[in-house]
Amino acid sequence: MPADAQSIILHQYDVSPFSEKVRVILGIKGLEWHACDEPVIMPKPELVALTGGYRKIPVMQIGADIYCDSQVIIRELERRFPAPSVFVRGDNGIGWGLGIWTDRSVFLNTVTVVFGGMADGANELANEAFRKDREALTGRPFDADAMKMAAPMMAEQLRAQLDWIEQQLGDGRPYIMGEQAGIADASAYYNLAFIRWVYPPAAKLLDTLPRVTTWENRVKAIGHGTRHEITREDALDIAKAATSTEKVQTDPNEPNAIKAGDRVTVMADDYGRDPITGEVVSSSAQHIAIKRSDPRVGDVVVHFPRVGFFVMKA
Ligand SMILES: N[C@@H](CCC(=O)N[C@@H](CS)C(=O)NCC(=O)O)C(=O)O
Repeated sequence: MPADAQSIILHQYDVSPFSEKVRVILGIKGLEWHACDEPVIMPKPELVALTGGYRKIPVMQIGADIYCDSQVIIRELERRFPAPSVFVRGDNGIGWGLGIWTDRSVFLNTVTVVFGGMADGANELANEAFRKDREALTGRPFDADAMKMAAPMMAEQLRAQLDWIEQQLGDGRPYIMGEQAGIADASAYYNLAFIRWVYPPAAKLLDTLPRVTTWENRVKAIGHGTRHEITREDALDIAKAATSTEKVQTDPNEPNAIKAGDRVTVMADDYGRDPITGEVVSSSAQHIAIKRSDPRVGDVVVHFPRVGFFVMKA
């Protein structure tokens, strides 16, 4: 099925944990989508043409609307495709909060356990070019020895957090919030998937967590919806031919009085802090959408979440 301006295009790569979070959401919603594979390390010229500088994965594209970060991607998927909802039993707010826990605390423990565990060169992912790239991404040395030393302690922290999931599943519920799979499951699941793909010995932590293991298999069985493939050039052509559908809207309650038409710079507050500058199209407590122009893709609107991002007047 060829993609068009309405298609969901996910710029991703297969061993990307945050992409897996979104792929599970696509699975829960039973959606059809196009995977556009991006490189694991820089340069990523096609991705940056769309985003204006944001280099992280995943990025979702629908026509000329570009959604950066899994948080704003899931928000948009829920808005465009509300049924089935990823919010189970009215867990509308807490599902997002759980995402911040898994994306920061659990993810950082997982990264140290995985890369510390394979510090002896067991995995091709941690080659020289990858290490240099991640140093540029984080602004810190990729210190394999330090991670190797920290890994045992991080494994304890990881186990403690996985044990919370074991407790949450303690009443026999199939999914974290109850009878249906939702955002909490996608968030809690992807770090485990990452461990299984790149450093399976760390999955030993799950040996004493039988409910987590059963739940993990249940989430895996949801799948990823219906996946097609698209090339990077074809994705750029779709953006160039399309027009953003985002409506101009000023939020009167913006704490710093940001309004439509202002020129702003947006950047992640953690790693991959490349600044993206554009003109505000709309904003709310949960998102900011900015318009920018690029020689390859023309006018695009780039969307970011507010939690985890800085917005500065340009
Ligand atoms: N807060 C972001 C985190 C995304 C993230 O860290 N992605 C990783 C891959 S899973 C990444 O982009 N790493 C650097 C790269 O691939 O170039 C989100 O929720 O999407």
